Amino acid sequence: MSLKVIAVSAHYLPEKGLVNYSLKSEDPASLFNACRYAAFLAENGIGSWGGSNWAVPRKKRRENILLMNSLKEEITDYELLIEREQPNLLLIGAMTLCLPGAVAVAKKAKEILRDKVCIVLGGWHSTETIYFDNRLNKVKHHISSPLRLMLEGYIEPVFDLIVSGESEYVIAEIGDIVDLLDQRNLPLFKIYDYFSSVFNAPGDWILGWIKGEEILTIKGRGYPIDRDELVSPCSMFGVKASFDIFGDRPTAHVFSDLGRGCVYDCNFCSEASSLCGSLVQINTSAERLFGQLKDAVGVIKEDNSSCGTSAFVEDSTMLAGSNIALRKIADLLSASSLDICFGGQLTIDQTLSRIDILGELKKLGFNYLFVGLETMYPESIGGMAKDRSLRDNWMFRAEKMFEALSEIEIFCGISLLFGLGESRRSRILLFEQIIKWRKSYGVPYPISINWAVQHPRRGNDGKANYRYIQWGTPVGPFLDVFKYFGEASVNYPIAGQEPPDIEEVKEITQIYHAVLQETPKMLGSEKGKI
Ligand code: B12
Ligand code: SF4
Repeated sequence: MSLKVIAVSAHYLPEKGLVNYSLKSEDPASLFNACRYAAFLAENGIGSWGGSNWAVPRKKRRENILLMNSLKEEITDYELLIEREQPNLLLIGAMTLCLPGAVAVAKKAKEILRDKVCIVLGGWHSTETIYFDNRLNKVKHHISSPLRLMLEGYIEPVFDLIVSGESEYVIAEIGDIVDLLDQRNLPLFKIYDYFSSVFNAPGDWILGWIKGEEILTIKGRGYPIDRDELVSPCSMFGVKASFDIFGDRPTAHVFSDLGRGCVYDCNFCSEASSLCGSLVQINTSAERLFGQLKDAVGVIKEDNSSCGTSAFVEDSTMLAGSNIALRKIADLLSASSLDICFGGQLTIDQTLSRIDILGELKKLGFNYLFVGLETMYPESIGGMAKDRSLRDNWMFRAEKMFEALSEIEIFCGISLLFGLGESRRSRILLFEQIIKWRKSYGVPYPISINWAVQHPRRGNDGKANYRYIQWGTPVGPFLDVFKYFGEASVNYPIAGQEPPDIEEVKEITQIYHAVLQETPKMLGSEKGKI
């Protein structure tokens, strides 16, 4: 066997795992998506992947993939994984706050394996910092592009290759080249000399590396990926995650594969359509989502015994909120007899205008909706593209939504976002309002609290110009309170905002805990579980 691969989702905390109850997962869905085509080749015995350490049953394959939350917690697992597999290809996925983590894991691998490994970094941070500027007709680098950081000496030159963008097919090609180099005993870091076959790999991607004192990049020919051909991540890697809201049922991350972006364009968000591109193959999105739900049922039945299946749809908004696609998925589910509970995300306005379809979907297993409420006053963040109604205010529509969802017995979780310049008083009012809603409607539950982090957003970062080479939150008092948050950071506040004040963050955490202790009205069964 010459191709030996491990894949790691880098961590974002220097130490201590998260306590965030609502949205944690053991499965790195983003990395699974990136690696699914390579896994498919392995599973079917095709090419170099077919002879690799991934050409094993999915449970065993999954052992080569690690989702890290903090280096301190998972370093032993990571070192053991390297020792066991002796990989010649290390795939590292990193979101922006995970960049220091990605550097740390790459460095560790280089220490252990030296030049016997090719280290490839990809995922959201690379994609947001290395991008094609259509106006200038060239690849641009944000100040935090890992390639720039290596060239300018801000981080060590630990990555051999950086991939920006859609990577399913590129990863498969990279594996083939590593395999070839390994067989011929050629230096793995010189992978870029063998890229002639990569150009045709479908997807919107850019590959970059450093040669001497120069950054070199190549861009794919832009052949579109046929989403209908993509396999579901759970069928390749199984399911370990289990969302509290679904009780004991394992939870598969499913995706309708209609693009990486959202139909809206909120100016603080990484998923905004202007950054991630428009929707693709929307006509067959319901069929794809149904296929992934069906796979989830089959895989969980096979691998996780008889505890039932749940799934969470990772689309920015489920099926882009398309009435046609939502109706189609309802039809497909009703014509099948899938035993599944599932959830997904919509905006407040999408929910209100699609409550009838949601009522139908509820009967077919859709019992959890997650909504970004963000703030009481959208105008305080310069407006949100998803706040489209000119008639009633945001809070009023939120209340209407909770009322409507409680009538059809769909649980509703929310995501709150602080650090947008809001006053202390407005936060307290927001939590008081949430307590009232929970008393009246039993929702929202769960509640995820976040402190707004400025992402690089392909240069649309309000001139924040962060390099992201330090941890978002260093070890110390902030880390003790931010562990209850989803995304949060001290060092990278949203452009134009001050870094958080520790007393204010402590206060939010206290109120948050007090809110959670207020028992919500139950919708179906005990303990707030569906
Ligand atoms: C599922 C999910 C999770 C899961 C799984 C995370 C994981 N590591 O895989 C959980 C719940 C654990 C999670 C946690 C976090 N998440 Co999250 N998550 C998502 C979500 C909803 C879906 C991801 C997905 O599968 N998308 C679909 C696939 C097809 O697209 P993709 O992710 O871009 O993947 C493609 C490319 O990026 C690339 N790629 C991805 N990984 C790799 C790796 C390599 C080596 C290569 C070459 C390419 C590559 O190929 C993929 C296929 O084309 C996205 C939002 C969204 N709708 O995408 C947020 C999102 C990615 N998460 C985000 C954030 C901030 C986080 C956290 C940092 C939050 C926190 N707690 O602080 C943590 C990081 C945890 C970690 N260690 O990775 C941000 C990232 C923005 C940014 N610039 O950093 C997003 C965009 C949400 C947002 N709007 O802010 N997340
Ligand atoms: S609707 Fe949500 S996911 Fe879409 S751009 Fe706005 S905040 Fe991001």
